[in-house]
Amino acid sequence: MSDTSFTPRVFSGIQPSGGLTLGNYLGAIKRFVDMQNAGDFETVYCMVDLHAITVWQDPAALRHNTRELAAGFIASGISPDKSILINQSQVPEHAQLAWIFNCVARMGWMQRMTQFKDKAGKNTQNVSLGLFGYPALMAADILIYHATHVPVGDDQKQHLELTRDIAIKFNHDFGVDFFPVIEPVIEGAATRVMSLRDGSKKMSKSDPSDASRINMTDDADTIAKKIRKAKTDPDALPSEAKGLEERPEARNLVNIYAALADISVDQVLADHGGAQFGSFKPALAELAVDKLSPISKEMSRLMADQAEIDRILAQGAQQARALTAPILKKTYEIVGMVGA
Ligand code: AQP
Repeated sequence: MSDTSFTPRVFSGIQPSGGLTLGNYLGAIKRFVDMQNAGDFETVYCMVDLHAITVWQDPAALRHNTRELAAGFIASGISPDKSILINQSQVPEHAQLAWIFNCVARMGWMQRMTQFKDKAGKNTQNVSLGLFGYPALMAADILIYHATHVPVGDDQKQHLELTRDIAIKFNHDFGVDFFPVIEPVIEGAATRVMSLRDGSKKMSKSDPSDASRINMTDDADTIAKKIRKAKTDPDALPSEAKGLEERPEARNLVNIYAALADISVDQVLADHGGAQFGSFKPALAELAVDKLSPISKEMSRLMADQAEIDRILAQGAQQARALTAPILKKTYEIVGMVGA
């Protein structure tokens, strides 16, 4: 941290670019709930719809996915009374600060971002400018709250390093100590939940194969079927974590079990070491259904009253702007904008 006077504040977001996956839940939302309930931080959680449109989104689907994501946050335990819950485009200071950061970040920094390279593939000339600038908007999302801690999955580590670089360069260029140098919070057994079909690929909501992921809206039979069909190897589970090193699919299922049960990988292997997948998969399916079914039922209940979701998001935007408007004003003053 550059300055110990910043209020301990958590910010994190998820794109409404599809339905929520088990990866989003274990890598992000479940930890958001823990940080909210620990009471050590102010917590701000966000549906990042401006990030979602860096690739094409059908407008009706985007509206549906944004509300469903809000329902997913609340059903998982994010309380609008304890956390500020917002939709990014309803708090315009995110995009306004992002423009300033577009002028602070360097082309070379952005060109090194592996997520851009992965998402653009061979098509770099034909993707949106927004996809290239995505990490500067992410830095703005975080720093417009002077957030100090950012819980994310492992795939976001490089973007958080860029957020630190932007804060350091801004502070240095203008001779201020205005933006905090954030702490990434990447912890737990499920910082990188992998595809059920390919242990080398991240579980992702935009993977064309639905069998590759567990969606938070999947029913019990679908969850059990996807776990039963998950790719594995023919060996029994080892009794120590070292035995999982060369077995990405087995490691993934064990990590998922540990994260869902809130126990260590060592504990899972102490209980299930020596078991074949024929018996471990049903145990995992039972645990997953047990943990996820109440959330998906609550999501359906909340989605039946969309006006209430919209009310919560409007209230969140109002609370958020009380924090973001003064930080944007001060940023404009520092940069030299008349009228700030
Ligand atoms: N597989 C995962 N394991 C652990 N954490 C994950 N996260 C995403 N997938 C996994 C974490 O969820 C948060 C929100 O991610 P996001 O939706 O903003 O973007 P993403 O990382 O690009 O997620 P997806 O599912 O892969 O979305 P698409 O397919 O649209 O690109 C982040 O904290 C992320 O680390």
